[in-house]
Amino acid sequence: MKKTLWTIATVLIGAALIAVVGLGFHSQFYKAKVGWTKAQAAGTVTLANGQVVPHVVLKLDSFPDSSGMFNGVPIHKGGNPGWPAYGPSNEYSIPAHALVTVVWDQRDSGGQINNPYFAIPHGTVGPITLNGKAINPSVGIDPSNVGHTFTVRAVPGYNPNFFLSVAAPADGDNPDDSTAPQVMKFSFVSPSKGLYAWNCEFPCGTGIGGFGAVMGSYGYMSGYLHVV
Ligand SMILES: [Cu+2]
Repeated sequence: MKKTLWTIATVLIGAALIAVVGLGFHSQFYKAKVGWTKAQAAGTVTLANGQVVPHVVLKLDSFPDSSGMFNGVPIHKGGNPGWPAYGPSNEYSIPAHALVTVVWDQRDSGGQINNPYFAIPHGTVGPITLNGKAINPSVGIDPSNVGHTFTVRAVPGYNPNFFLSVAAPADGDNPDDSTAPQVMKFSFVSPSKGLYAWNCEFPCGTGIGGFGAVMGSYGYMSGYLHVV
């Protein structure tokens, strides 16, 4: 009897420890103070194949310092000073099967990207402009002067063929946020409903290949794209 009680106690202590560790990991999951950034409706549009679909506009903002404020809210709640971040949200929502026009204000510095593939847009449709001037979608931006990339894939096991990646140049005015950002404007056709993950493929962190620190901390250079 004593042995049985001891066995039960051991199992309960083990379960409690697992629960505590689990809660610890859960509390590390970053949640932006402003919730999801939703794309704004902008009427309908006719695609090249003649299909009429909803048109929405999604705003992205990237900053050199995650500990700053933007429009009165933290760029990244509790953000590490000196780490860049997308904000004030890192979770975006768009409707399925729509034309999504992204307007991205990029304010961070940058440099040479390790693979020029990510300086070229992938998965976009129609014109791409940088600060109002058209750029060649098959050439993209200068790979020696990349700020960040917005690169989207579905979560594992779902819609493996969807891929979107666009780079925005470094902002020479960094770190003075009061000056004009680099404005990247591009469009893509949104995929089917589901959970997609985005990250930045410019290694703006430290450690091996620059992929440590901010690059490996959820919510700065990564987040979710909810297709609803
Ligand atoms: Cu980045």
